[in-house]
Amino acid sequence: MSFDAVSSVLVIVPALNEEEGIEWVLQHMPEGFHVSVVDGGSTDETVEVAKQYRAMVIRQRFGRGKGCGVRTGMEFFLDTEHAVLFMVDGDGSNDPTEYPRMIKGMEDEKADVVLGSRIRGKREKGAMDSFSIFSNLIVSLLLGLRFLRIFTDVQTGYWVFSRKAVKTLYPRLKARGFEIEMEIFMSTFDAGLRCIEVPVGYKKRFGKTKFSLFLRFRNFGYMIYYLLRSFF
Ligand SMILES: Nc1nc2c(ncn2[C@@H]2O[C@H](COP(=O)(O)OP(=O)(O)OP(=O)(O)O)[C@@H](O)[C@H]2O)c(=O)[nH]1
Ligand SMILES: [Mg+2]
Repeated sequence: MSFDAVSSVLVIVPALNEEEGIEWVLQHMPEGFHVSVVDGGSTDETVEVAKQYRAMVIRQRFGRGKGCGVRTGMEFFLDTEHAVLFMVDGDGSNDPTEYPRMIKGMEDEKADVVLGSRIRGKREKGAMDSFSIFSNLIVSLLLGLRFLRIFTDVQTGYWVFSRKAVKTLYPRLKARGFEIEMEIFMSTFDAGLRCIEVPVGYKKRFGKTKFSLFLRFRNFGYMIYYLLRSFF
């Protein structure tokens, strides 16, 4: 299958109160990509801005939290005919001009899942603090080693999935919050899908983070849970 046709790509953007970021993301979207914003119940102008840029807006299902947004996006994708799902954060921290390169990586490596590593890519100064770099690395190395592979950024919001991957992963995903990326990563290997990591650039986000210090620590707990679960 060739991923050359941009019309075969659906970009899903989970967003919660990202009125500034979403505008930047949609302004920089490569020509021809279909885009849907999964809104997590924003109380700012996120939905209005998305509609202004002709993105389809979907209200998230399953409850509150980013995981529910991601799963809603996958469910929506499976109801369409698109061949590739691109998942990207709505805060403007990722560079959309890298999308074609990520999809090419998927095609060249015959991968089902591609994750964009902000640790291996070029980071704008101040875009990611030392704690986030360190904790992302630890979590990624531990989870990757479970499968005898080296990954550096499994908590990234920047993913590409083949249709086969979404079909396989969607029924397995139960996460409601920011642990969704770890669950996607573990489920990818559990299901025997081929996963690669490519470097991506990272810049300072617009607006305020939704990933609080409390949620960052909670993700460590989830890491242990997912690791243990993978053995049984
Ligand atoms: N649909 C939906 N999106 C959410 C929810 N919570 C966060 N998001 C979005 O998920 C993406 C990632 O959230 P961020 O706050 O940027 O978290 P992060 O990228 O880990 O942390 P930063 O370093 O602050 O960028 C953003 O586009 C958020 O708007 C939610 O409950 N529902
Ligand atoms: Mg972000």
